[in-house]
Amino acid sequence: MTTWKEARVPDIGDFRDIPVIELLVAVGDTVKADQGLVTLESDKATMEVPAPFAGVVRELKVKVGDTVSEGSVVALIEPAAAAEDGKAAANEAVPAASPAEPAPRPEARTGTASATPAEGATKAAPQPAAAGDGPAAPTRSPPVEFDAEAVAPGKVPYASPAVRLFARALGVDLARVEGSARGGRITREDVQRYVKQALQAAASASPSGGGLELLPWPRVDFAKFGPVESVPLSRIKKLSGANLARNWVRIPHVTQFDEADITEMEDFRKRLAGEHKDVKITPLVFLIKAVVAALRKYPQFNASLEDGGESLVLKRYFHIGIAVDTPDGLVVPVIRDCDRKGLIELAKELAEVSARARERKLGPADMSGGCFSISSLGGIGGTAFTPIINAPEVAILGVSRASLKPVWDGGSFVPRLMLPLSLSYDHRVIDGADAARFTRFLAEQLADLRRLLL
Ligand code: CAO
Repeated sequence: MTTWKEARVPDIGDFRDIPVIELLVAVGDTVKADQGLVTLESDKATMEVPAPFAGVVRELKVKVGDTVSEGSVVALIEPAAAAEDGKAAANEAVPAASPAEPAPRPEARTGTASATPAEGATKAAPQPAAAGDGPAAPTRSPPVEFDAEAVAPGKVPYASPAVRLFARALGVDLARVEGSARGGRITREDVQRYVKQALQAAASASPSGGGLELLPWPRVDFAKFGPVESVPLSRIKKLSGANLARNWVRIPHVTQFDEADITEMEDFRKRLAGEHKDVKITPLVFLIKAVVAALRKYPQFNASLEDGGESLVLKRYFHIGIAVDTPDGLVVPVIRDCDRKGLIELAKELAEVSARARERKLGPADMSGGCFSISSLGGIGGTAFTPIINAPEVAILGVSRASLKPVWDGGSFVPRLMLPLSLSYDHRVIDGADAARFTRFLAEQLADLRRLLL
């Protein structure tokens, strides 16, 4: 009788909770011994967790964004029959019952199989023993070097050590470079392109801008005016600051303000909250559903500019980014497939990702793939604000605190609970009239939730 066996993360040194950034196989795939199953990423290397033996993948135990440590099970594999594949049997290294025995160590990888020779030459770990060297002996392989920084939350650029070295030599911050290879990996060419663009931008910003050149940043010795203290910015603040500054400068923002009458929605929310005491149901989950309906109706809001502004990519999925305030700064985890989730499921997921964000447990995968973002300051207060678009998205919804207001119903003023909405949009893609329609539509959905069923 065949049994499924576990494929575990082998010896990766003393580091724990390394993010899975890519699944290399699917359930049903036939794999060879040592074939990569999933990719892990540290600051210094990406590496594949190899199949300890040949067989058929029967179950994947991890998904992109999960974190793993040595010994974590990544997949269940049905070993190839010994009669069919003697080599496979020879490569069976780790029986399910003995997880303490090490599997072949992961190969520090520079990305995809198409890695350039330069990259391939700088693997962070020695080559694994060739498949066919016999059963993996229970010798401990030297740990692959990991950088603790890599397990910190925030955007960790996905690039090989060689590319990192190259970028460092040129003074390039990889967090600013867009990766063009599979899974967003940054290649040497991406770094070169970045430098070229930066040089061109610098050249075009040289004095000839008709008085638009920026003055140098003021340098002030604050200590001359009173006691001061210098506090370094958190890693998240530095990363998000660079992104926010780019987005603010490069996207022509306009913000459209509106209000939604959520009097009835609030009654329903309170009733629902009373029935589901295990999860916090806030107005935000209703906003997510209303945003999905609005994105369906106005697809240009579920889009990104590409080819330097030549065309628009329209997305047929509904992944919504939620701005979360953490002690280290702002992060935007993405809740996937919001069109397929109900209010309770969304509330649970929102609680789970915001808790993980605050515990610094989000990986880069948790924050990628968003279509549209919501920034809610409703739990804190305020009447309106102008959120900055989270590029390459084209719009973001800011939500402020609902308050009771006197609203004229045609005969008298009646108290209604009004929710302020602030929609910032990229005016290159979206016209003001469409933005007004979008926010009106949102407000109508929230005013009468039955419309969400249409
Ligand atoms: N109006 C009135 N009350 C609101 C509200 C609104 N718009 N939004 C939330 N509330 C209430 C909630 O119902 C909750 O009340 P109870 O405690 O009585 O249940 C309370 O305010 C606190 O809500 P919350 O903030 O904990 O939960 P949320 O789902 O609204 O938001 C999260 C979750 C993670 C988005 C939020 O905690 C957060 O981090 N917000 C900050 C985002 C941010 O920094 N944005 C600025 C980015 S700059 O562009």
